[in-house]
Amino acid sequence: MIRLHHVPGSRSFRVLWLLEELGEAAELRLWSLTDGSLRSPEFRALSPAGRIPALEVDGQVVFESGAIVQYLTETRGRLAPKPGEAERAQFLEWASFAETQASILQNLNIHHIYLRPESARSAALTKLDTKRLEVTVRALEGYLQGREWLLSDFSAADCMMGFNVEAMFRFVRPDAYPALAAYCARAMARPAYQRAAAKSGSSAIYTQDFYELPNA
Ligand SMILES: N[C@@H](CCC(=O)N[C@@H](CS)C(=O)NCC(=O)O)C(=O)O
Repeated sequence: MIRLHHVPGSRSFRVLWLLEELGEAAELRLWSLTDGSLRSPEFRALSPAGRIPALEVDGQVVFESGAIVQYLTETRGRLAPKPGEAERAQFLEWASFAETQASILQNLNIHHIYLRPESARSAALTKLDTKRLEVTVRALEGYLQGREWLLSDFSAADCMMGFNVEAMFRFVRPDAYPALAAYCARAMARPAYQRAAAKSGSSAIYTQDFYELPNA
């Protein structure tokens, strides 16, 4: 039995989507980002930094989404090039790039949504992180010219983008990034993505389609 510790709209979606792509059944254990439960001894025993996701699989617990995704591709022998195979370096690069971009998205979630009271929010930091997000979005737009997926075929590196595709165009407008917008739409249209989205439940995070930069 595989059990995924999950919050809708969070990085655990990467794993949920990959499990669907692999045809692996999993039970979901739902947590909240805001009720303090991720700081509990019970959850810290699963994920020492108190972060989602953690996966109970093959008689052990694996934390860190990148590690989980790599573990699943290696043990299931699918959806990633093996060491020594073509595009192995690119797989590792884009899986890590997804996490670099996700950490910026997480900061923007904090700036726009989680930080309370609103007066505690920094317009300067929000603008800085939006600029940093734009650098990653521009890089993806350039890379994806003429490509359908991050590697020559769909891979688990694309699943690593499973948190990002739903989030990035809430902070930058898609108009200047048609290849990336098409990539996000293509990812979200995959049957396994749709099944994962239906199982996940709606995102507890976003209440707006777009978050404008603060004026100050
Ligand atoms: N590098 C970690 C990051 C995990 C992470 O920050 N997860 C977020 C949800 S997307 C979380 O648990 N946040 C709770 C917190 O920061 O307290 C991974 O990829 O698993």
